[in-house]
Amino acid sequence: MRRVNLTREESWALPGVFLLKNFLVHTVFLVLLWGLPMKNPKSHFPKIHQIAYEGPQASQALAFRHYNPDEVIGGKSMEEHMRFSIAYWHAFRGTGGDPFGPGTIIRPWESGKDAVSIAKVRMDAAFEFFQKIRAPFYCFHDRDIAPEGRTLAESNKNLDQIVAHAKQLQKATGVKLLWGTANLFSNPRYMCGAATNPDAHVFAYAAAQVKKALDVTKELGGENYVFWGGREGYETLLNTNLKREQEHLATFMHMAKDYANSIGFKGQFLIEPKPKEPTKHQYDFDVASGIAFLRTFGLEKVFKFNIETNHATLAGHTFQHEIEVAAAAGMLGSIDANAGDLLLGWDTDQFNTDVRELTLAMLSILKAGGLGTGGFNFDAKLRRPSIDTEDLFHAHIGGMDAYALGFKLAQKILADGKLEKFVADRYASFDTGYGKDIEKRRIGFRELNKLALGKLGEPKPRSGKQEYLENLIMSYLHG
Ligand code: XLS
Ligand code: NI
Ligand code: NI
Repeated sequence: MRRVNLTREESWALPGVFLLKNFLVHTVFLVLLWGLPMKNPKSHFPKIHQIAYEGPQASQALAFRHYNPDEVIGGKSMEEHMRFSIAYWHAFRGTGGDPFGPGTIIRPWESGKDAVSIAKVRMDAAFEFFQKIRAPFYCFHDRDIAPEGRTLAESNKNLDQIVAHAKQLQKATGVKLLWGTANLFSNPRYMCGAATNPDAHVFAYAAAQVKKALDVTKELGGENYVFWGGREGYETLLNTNLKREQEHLATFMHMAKDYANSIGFKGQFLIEPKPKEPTKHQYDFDVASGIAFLRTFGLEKVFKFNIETNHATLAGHTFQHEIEVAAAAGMLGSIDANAGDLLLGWDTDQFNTDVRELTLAMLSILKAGGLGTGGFNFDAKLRRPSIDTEDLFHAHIGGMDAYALGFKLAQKILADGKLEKFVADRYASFDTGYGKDIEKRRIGFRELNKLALGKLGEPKPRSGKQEYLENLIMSYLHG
């Protein structure tokens, strides 16, 4: 992404350059003033400079301690490794509202003569934030960026106006679209699902909405397109034909892919599993059941997984487990970067600063060869009382630093090779002899029976050394 240089140079204070400085300051001031209405629109975060990397000893809170976008590791910059993305719905549509009370977060840019003009100003603020927080990507649902109209045609028209605006802002700032998606869950028409709705009329409406969302994702150069289950699940089996609903969901996905192919959209399709919420049982429960679903309906070549930490823990899995299951199937796509509260049973979407959890996750991601066209999208929101604009910066700085630190620690662990060697040694008996024959499926029960009764005898137990390994990880994290 292109840089905005907002920090003041220390060298300006040197006395020797006083006259030259005076001359330059006046000239620059006049030039700026002249071009002001065009080139320098009103800042929505006037008190906050672009966040700089200051290292672990940073003296102020609004600085990166671990994420240095320009640092090159293994031939790639940290910006290219991490591919951080801001979730429009939380960062720019989140109000702090919960089932017990309305929003608490009031943003100064939320005003204008009509919903579309407000959406444009909000988007200006969003892109200023993306640049200042140094995120090269963002993600959205269609209805996050543009207001829903009275009819589908009107909604599409609103979207077109905002997409044109987004295109200009992307061009001016270099910020790119990691993925687009459609909101098929907020409007009451989707109360019983979209693709799994018992009413074909709703299925058709949802298809039209996703068609448009694919069009705009392509228009904005989106690198992926996400399907999160929304309300695709059930509340009670008393009124539900589960088999038909699953088939309808698969049909919808096939139609989406056929349409994407027909318009030449090359982005990766991603499915984002979640076990529950909003429905009691979501059809794409976790990665393993997602793989089964995709394979059952011939969609396994079409999709990869967008794994969300909080969804993993809601399903009773660790984040790392979900990554490993997807990677084992060659279907690791992208990450929705957040954390849940293990004492609460819902999607709290918090910013993750648990460096141990993230280091282990990064180990699995690095071993799988990275995320390809995916990235780390902060599907995370401020707590209800975090009402200052500045809190948006603190939240993302913490998240970015924690993921960057996890990445660096994982790199170190892999470079040292101790952990990997331990695991490789643990399975070494499958590398040669009858072990290799088992893996290659060259022998069967008869041969193994002969070996077990004959020369092998009783297996000798070997320690799994879990505590040793936990200490090893601790030594990388804390010395
Ligand atoms: C909700 C999901 C959602 C998706 C995008 O739980 O995480 O935000 O990421 O539709
Ligand atoms: Ni998500
Ligand atoms: Ni979620």
